[in-house]
Amino acid sequence: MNEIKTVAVIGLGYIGLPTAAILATNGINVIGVDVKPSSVEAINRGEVPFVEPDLATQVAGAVSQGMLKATLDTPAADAYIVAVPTPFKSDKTADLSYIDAAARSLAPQLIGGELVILESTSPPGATQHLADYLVSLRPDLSLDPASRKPLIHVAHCPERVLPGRVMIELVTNDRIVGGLTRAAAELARDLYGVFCQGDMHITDATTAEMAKLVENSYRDVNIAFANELSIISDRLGINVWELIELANHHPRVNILQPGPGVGGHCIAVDPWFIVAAAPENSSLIRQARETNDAKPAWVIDRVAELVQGKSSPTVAALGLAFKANIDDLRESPAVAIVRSLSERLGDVSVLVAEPHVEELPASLKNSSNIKLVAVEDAIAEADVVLLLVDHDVFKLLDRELLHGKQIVDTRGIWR
Ligand code: SAJ
Repeated sequence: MNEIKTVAVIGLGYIGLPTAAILATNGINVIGVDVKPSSVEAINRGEVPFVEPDLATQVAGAVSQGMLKATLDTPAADAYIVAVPTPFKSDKTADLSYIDAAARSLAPQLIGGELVILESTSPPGATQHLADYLVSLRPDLSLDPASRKPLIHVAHCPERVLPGRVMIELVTNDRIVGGLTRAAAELARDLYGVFCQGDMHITDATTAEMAKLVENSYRDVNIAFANELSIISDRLGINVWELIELANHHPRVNILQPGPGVGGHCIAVDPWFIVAAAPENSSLIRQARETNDAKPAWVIDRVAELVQGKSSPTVAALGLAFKANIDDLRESPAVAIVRSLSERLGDVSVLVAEPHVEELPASLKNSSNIKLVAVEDAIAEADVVLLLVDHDVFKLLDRELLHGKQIVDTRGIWR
């Protein structure tokens, strides 16, 4: 039974804002905190600063009922959910500076008895690090139930929702709740139980941290297998999508799909946290990352072969997002491929079609040989059509448009 009435959600991004909205629409008084004034203002107007199905309705509803507000400063609350970025540094170890900043913002508000939940995907030990940092900032408080000082409860409850299905999966997915103490885990379980209909699995914080990393590494390793198969198949003159489809008829085989590389802010990042924690023992996990990171270069080589000897070739690049039917360009292999093509192929002109964005990202905007155009225009002018993202609009394209074009289909949608 949840006793928590007021929750501060620190970080109103792709995870923090949906979590804030769903708590608020389930009767919790939520104050969202973000460092970006434009996000805070948008949310207070009931608007959403990014695209996620059904999120806008929930935010608008929660704000109009007075259950969700956004601020720049962390207020006092019964519980804090920290949902800030945990990127990696140049040496591929986790950058915990956003977690530390969140700790500094909430520490002055603590009086004892509060629950602090780390939701950000984190390397093993990060929850303990957050807790230790909090008590170093507030030595009048303790993490130890045997202490006479007022207690703070700290837990890790990693998000596991799929972009594009966040509002559904927040409710239906099982959750792993790792507490530094059993009491912390139970408090967190009861809070998430307000909206989560999946099963709650209680464990310690480090196992919860690893569970999240392992899930994403599992997917990364399996995508690497598919990407390696696509390169082998190309060499052997085999259609890799037919090959995988046939192999997947085996009752215990389920190979994932090859693509132009792995993007997004999760699968391309999280496995490195495991590698950093145990470098000598994680050769498979590291190799999978390297295999997937090498795929964009292989795609670029295929296009280079096709335009070799042509003067002023035009390449139509279809899609920039990191995966289908979203507008998220973070760590997108498609963006990296377009940039490399424009740099490497000298007099090439790259016509980009990405129906989910209105302008090119900063990394492509200033290149004179890259233009954002309508998909039909890109294809009409192209020598080579390079399919990078399996958006539905590309699947539904009139195939006649592709007649006579050289095609590099990295997602196998036109086979
Ligand atoms: N991809 C392939 N082939 C596939 C599947 C994916 O090339 O067969 C590529 C995609 O195109 C994309 C990348 O992998 O570039 C990642 O896409 P994704 O759909 O696999 O995953 P994300 O990053 O959108 O979300 C993942 C999910 N994790 C798992 O499925 C284990 C999600 O549940 C997590 O909550 C999310 O990471 C996260 O936030 O960590």
